[in-house]
Amino acid sequence: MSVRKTVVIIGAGMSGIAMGATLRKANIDDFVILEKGSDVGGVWHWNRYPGLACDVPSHLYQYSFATKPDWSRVFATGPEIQRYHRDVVEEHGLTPFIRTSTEVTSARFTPTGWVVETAAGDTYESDFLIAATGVLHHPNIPDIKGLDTFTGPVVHTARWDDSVETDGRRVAVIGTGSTGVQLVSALHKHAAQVTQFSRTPQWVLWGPTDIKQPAILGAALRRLPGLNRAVYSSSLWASGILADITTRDTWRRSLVQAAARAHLRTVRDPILRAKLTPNYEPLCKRQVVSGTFYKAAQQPNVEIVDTGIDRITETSIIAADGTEREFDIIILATGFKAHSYMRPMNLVGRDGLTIDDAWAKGPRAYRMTAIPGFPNFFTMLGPNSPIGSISLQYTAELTSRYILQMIQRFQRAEFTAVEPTEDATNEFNEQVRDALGSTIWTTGGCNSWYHNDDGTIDLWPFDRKTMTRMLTVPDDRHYHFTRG
Ligand code: N01
Repeated sequence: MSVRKTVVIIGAGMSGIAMGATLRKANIDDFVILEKGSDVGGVWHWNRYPGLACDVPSHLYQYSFATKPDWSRVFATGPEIQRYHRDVVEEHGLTPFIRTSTEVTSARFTPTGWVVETAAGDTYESDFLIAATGVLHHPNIPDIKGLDTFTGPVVHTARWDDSVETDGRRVAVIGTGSTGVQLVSALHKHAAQVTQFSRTPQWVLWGPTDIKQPAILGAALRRLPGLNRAVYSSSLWASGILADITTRDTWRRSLVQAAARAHLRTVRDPILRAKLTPNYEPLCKRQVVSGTFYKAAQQPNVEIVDTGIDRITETSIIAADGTEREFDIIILATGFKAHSYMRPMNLVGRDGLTIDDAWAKGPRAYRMTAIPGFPNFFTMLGPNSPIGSISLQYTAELTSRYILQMIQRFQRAEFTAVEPTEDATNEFNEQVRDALGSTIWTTGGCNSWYHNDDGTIDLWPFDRKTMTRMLTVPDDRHYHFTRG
């Protein structure tokens, strides 16, 4: 099968849905969204582990064009967020544009536009290609001696196996990030034993993560759309504090860091507290938020092991100090290969330039969304996106409106191909590097998935106002346009 479209979007996760809704709103219907998974929702489709929830408040973790008044909790659960994505797709008429279970294996820029091939052997040709492929997609499977010899289930949180039964079992959780914290908080209630293997403890900021939103509030917000919009706008405004405390060393940062330290002091046993105490500053890694983890860690059926893992046998994990513990299940909460972006897809731009060659020194883009050598190609939440400091829905919507302008100009025959200049891309990356120097991610003394292999940090070091300024209207001086 071969199909011609104006736009092909890869990925029907949060940002692909935002891009599709933006195109539809602009009456551009000649597009398709190709999605590898069997459903929309991206991370909320792939992640189904016990305790999955969002540690961003529900009234902030939503699209501005689809504010939901009646979230059931202050911090929604994974399944509710996934239902929300399905509802948005349905309500914004996106279903006919989405092809699920359709994995893109390669995309090549040719004189007549992009040629996109899928695993099933279908071909899509398009004028524009947009990668909405997400950041936290490829599971990081740890290289631990003997892991493949364990005879019980070994499951990564981002590829959860619904047939795995944890109730009444002895469960090992490897990893202490946001996922590991949510898992331990949930599993200990029904498992016989939960043992968390902690290579690096994380700071945990308290938040009302298990509190229900009063039904009366949902009903009121539904009846008063103006108030509902005001709640969203004020949540967005208040979230500016995140960019502020991570990028600027002020009393506000110190206050939040003090709150994290005070929360840790709620752990009474000094030996356990020592195991849970990081040796770097709060906010340095992607901040974990939980109102339940420290309580869970103090339960009699929960153990934190901080001695490192030596090896895994058919039935047990042997810690670096030689202690052997038997388990029924091993859960890998070991995070993601966060810098893969659209790879392993074979992406080839102008003059045969591959993305692997273009990114030989690490992911690099112009203002998160455009890459020199890749004409009529844009990324949603590409390199240097503000993961953990600015609303990702806000970022995706802003980026989609920016890309839309380029598509509309193409349709008005202003150009046939557009790509950012090397100079503009270098200038942007230098600005980023300079600004990153004073952020907590650089000065906080930690390592995290924010870091590229070469030690640079793949984050947005500016505030939301700066991002809005950079992505409201394309600056033509920063692009090469091919005409005719
Ligand atoms: O992954 P992580 P995550 N041996 O990379 C450890 C988002 N998220 O899935 O720190 C032993 O943070 C690793 O140890 P270390 C959120 O953005 C959002 O928890 O490298 N341990 C670390 O402890 C988050 O930041 C929500 O020393 C090994 C852990 O595995 C991002 O997803 C919920 C190891 C990985 O932590 C990723 O979180 C959940 C090894 N060989 C996640 N390899 C929301 O609520 C790795 N580790 C929105």
